[in-house]
Amino acid sequence: IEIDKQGATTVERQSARLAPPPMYQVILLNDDYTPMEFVVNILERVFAKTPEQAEQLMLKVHYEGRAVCGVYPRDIAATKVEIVRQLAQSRQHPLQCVMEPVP
Ligand code: TYC
Repeated sequence: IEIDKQGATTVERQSARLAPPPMYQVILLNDDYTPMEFVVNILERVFAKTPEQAEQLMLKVHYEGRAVCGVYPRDIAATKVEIVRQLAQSRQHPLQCVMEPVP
């Protein structure tokens, strides 16, 4: 709603379609100490992967150094990063999880 200097009002309907939100990749990084089974568990519970998908993705991180675990709007990506960090810290594992804007 706009009100001009004469006091006249203009009401413009907002565009029916909103731009899609910016998306972020959540990435797991390899290390030499976090147990494979712990990473598989994270991928199943935090990223909703099947046991088979989780195993494959864990091995991709293990051999290639990093892998994208999922792509989400900012707040959801940030929450997943925080959950992974807390789970890793609670078991004293050095597992690293980061988010990056989708290029
Ligand atoms: N490299 C670890 C090991 O050999 C396994 C691992 C996989 C660690 C993925 C972190 O994000 C990771 N136990």
